[in-house]
Amino acid sequence: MDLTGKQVLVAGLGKSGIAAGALLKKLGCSVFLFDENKKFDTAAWKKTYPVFSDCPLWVGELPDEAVDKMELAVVSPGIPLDSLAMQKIYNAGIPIWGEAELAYRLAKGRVAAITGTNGKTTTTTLVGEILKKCYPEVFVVGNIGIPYTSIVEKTTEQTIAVAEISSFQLETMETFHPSVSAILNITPDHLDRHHTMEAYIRAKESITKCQTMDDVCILNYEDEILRFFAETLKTKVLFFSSKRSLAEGIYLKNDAIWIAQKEKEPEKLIDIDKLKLLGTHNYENVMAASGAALCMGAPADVIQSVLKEFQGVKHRIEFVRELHGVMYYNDSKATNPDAAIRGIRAMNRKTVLIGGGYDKELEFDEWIDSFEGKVKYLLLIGQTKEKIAECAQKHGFGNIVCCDTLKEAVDNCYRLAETGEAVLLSPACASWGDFKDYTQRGDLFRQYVMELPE
Ligand code: UMA
Repeated sequence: MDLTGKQVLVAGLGKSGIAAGALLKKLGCSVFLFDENKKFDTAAWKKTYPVFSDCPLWVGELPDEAVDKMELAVVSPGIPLDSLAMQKIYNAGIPIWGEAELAYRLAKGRVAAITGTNGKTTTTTLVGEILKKCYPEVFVVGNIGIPYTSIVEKTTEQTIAVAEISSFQLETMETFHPSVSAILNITPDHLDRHHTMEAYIRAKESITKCQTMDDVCILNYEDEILRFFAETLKTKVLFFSSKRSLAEGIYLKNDAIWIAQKEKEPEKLIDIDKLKLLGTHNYENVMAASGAALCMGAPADVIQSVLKEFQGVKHRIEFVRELHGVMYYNDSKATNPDAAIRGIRAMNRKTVLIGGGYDKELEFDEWIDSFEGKVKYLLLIGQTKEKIAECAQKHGFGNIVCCDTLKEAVDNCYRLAETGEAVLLSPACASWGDFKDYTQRGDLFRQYVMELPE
């Protein structure tokens, strides 16, 4: 696709906008920049990114004159399509591509794409690790923190992009066509953005939109939404299940992961005691990742050897430190209640829990129910603290301490947790507002924990 000379608006000047803008400039586009944040420091930003020094940049509202000039808008995942600026662009008939759509259109090679409410990052990382052992040019990109556009120029026909794709990114995809897709699970998340669960489900399912019978979609058999979705698909389906044997697919049985292929005896892939990852949710990630890797051509013995070594990802039930017999864990990646339920379930001792953050209009009842006597105190931070406190009290849980900062919460944990117990940051909420992202929240938690006195 030739974009040379095109006037392109890049909306959102975080990681995605910076990578997309830089790529567009190299392609010879006239790049115009926009960010809705009224407090955006244009001078400082341009100093940090001199490649954009000659690009017009608007902040706050998008002026009509900007819209008149544009031939294409490339939008960052964090910007909702119903924002004023996006509506203006849409009404002017200007095509809107997400940053990942732009990357897909320009990149060469094959794509394996992973979505789902939880487990995306672990699964994507694992697929990447396996495929790197099999192919010379494998890039792990997308919602995982590496903008897809940042690798486009390095791609060749031999490239495999393993992409973690969020529902935000899927909303602005048109031609995205992975050879292998995976939808791990769908539970409530991002309802402030998608407004209804139906819209959120539709966004996730659209990862298969351009797939054909030559491609594969990997689905969780135990997720009812996905099981029914499979019947509507026009691509091959590979199911995985943590609860039952499947005639065809990948499943967990007798503490091992099995692969069943048509008209063949099931073969054992691995005993779960050989894995370093723990918990049923992780076995599901392992099954999805193994399925995706197999479909991309990885041999079973390579998959086995990577599975045995894989330690998991940062910020996901990550052990930080033992202090005075208290184990500290960072689960900052638990940005919704379902992920946080997995976090608390993984604890095998009384736990002092830190939760709360940005309000995505989610309900917290199931999360509180999952405490099942294991949570000793709940320390709450962020925008949702009153909402969660109210919900906990409704469920008969009263050991709540509201804190103004994460630092204050960590200091309280130090005071409240006793030998043999755990401290867990597993917020059930996004970090936005108080932190740049979940990695910053997790890194700060780690720092505060490491600073606690011996
Ligand atoms: N902005 C606006 N209007 C808005 C929202 C944001 O102008 O309504 C501006 C902000 O002022 C800021 C810029 O857009 O300057 C930020 O853009 P962004 O929010 O799209 O963030 P990026 O830095 O580009 O990071 C994005 C993903 N962020 C989101 O989807 C919110 C990152 O996922 C991803 O790693 C990165 O692209 C690289 O692909 C993070 C995330 O939280 C981890 N994702 C959500 C999740 O996992 O739950 C979906």
